[in-house]
Amino acid sequence: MCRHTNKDMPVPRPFVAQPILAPSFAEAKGVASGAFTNRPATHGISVCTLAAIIMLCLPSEMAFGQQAATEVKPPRIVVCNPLDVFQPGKTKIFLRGRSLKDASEIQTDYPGMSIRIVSHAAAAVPGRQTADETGDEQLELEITLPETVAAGKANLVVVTPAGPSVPRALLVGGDTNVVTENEPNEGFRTAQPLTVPAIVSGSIHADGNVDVFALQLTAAKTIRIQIQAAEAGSNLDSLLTVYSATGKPIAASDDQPLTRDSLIEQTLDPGSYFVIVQDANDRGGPAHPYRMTVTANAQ
Ligand SMILES: [Ca+2]
Ligand SMILES: [Ca+2]
Repeated sequence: MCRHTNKDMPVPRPFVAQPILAPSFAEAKGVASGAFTNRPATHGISVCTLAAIIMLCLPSEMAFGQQAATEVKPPRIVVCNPLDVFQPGKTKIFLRGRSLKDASEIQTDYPGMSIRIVSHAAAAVPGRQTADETGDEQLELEITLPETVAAGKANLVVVTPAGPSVPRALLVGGDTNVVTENEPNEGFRTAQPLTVPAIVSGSIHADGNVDVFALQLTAAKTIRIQIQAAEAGSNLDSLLTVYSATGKPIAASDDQPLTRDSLIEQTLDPGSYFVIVQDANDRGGPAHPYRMTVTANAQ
């Protein structure tokens, strides 16, 4: 049984998925063999111990005989949130990652797209997650899309004085209507209506978050529901489930052979159904966006 906070009809889970380098003691020995070699170690302290004490008292860079170098790491993008942009004109998104603060520009290969860096900020790392997997910095970006938006992906590259990042895909546009997931939609009674075909830009925004969508079919159809998350860098390990109007699980998908993203293809009779998106490990946060594409073919 999964955790969720909604107090109405509970959403059941269909199954349980689941040395300091010895400070160059060569130098210490050098000191010992020079300044101290003629002194017997008979003063209650050995030559090596005295050398070690001297080493500890010196500024580290002097002790190690080298200038402390400031490590400059190249930028790394973890994920875009939301995972997609779809409207012509300007859209604000967040780009999470590490070593982003000196970003001078964002490059992309998407024709006609322009990107402006609005701001940079430190980003909190949710509990049970690490900075490496979730990112601890974020850039707010203003994306401008041309009037005609072709469905596809935009590869984004952050450029800093340390160099460019590895590209990260931002999903662009869609072949059908794109809607934004609206909270609260964590229970059957607060399910967000879905008109098929549709693309939903959503997010499992916190641990235990469950997104419930209501689907109404007036004729028998084969429904195809696809989650795109891990493939675009999201930390979401999606778990997708279709329930009947009475809360009976009809179909479920966790991983596919080559991805953690879920896919369901199911023939359904006319009626009311619920489609539920959640994380297989009940995790969530700002690095857990997803896109869900729902299409239907008449029988
Ligand atoms: Ca949500
Ligand atoms: Ca999964």
